[in-house]
Amino acid sequence: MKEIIFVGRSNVGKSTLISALTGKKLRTGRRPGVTRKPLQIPYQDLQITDMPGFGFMSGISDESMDAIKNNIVHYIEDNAGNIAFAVMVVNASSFAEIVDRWNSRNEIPVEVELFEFLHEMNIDVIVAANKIDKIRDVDETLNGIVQRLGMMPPWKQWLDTIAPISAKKGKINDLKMIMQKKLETMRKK
Ligand SMILES: Nc1nc2c(ncn2[C@@H]2O[C@H](COP(=O)(O)OP(=O)(O)O)[C@@H](O)[C@H]2O)c(=O)[nH]1
Ligand SMILES: [Mg+2]
Repeated sequence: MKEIIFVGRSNVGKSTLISALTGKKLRTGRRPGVTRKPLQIPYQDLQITDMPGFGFMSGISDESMDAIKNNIVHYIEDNAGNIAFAVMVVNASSFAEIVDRWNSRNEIPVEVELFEFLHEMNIDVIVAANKIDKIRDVDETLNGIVQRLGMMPPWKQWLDTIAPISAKKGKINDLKMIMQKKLETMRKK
């Protein structure tokens, strides 16, 4: 069975989004367990794989954070042939600040690294710009996100790649449309 992998930093709303898409209740707002394995949830004739959240979490060591990232990379390498595409969930209200902070330390932000890695593996990535209910200027924020991921603004040039959503409010239609279009293209092949 083909799978759609969901990746993202901890607390961006990945579980809330997967619940909204699948109707299956997942525990949200929970502190991510360090050893948590990818979780599979049925979705249409595929499965959604909820990958462990990465990035800084209080009380979790640098070594554990590296281990989580390595697990994600290995999972993607081992299952690349089976992955239909990836959904990268970001918190639209903090993405720019986090990326800029890492860049100013001359470090590559994990989400940027993962975005590039997925492309190297020939896996399409849809960016779900979540928590859009917290944003005042949606266009400016989304322009900032695409630009930091190496895409040329304006973001409306990338309507097959990025969708502003609010998982909490159930406003996920733009994302559903992109996913559906990709699935239809795949099924025709
Ligand atoms: N304002 C807002 N909060 C959200 C949204 N989606 C999720 N959250 C909240 O963000 C927190 C983390 O959500 P969760 O789904 O557990 O994130 P995960 O760690 O990425 O799986 C919870 O308190 C959610 O209620 C959203 O669209 N808007
Ligand atoms: Mg979660």
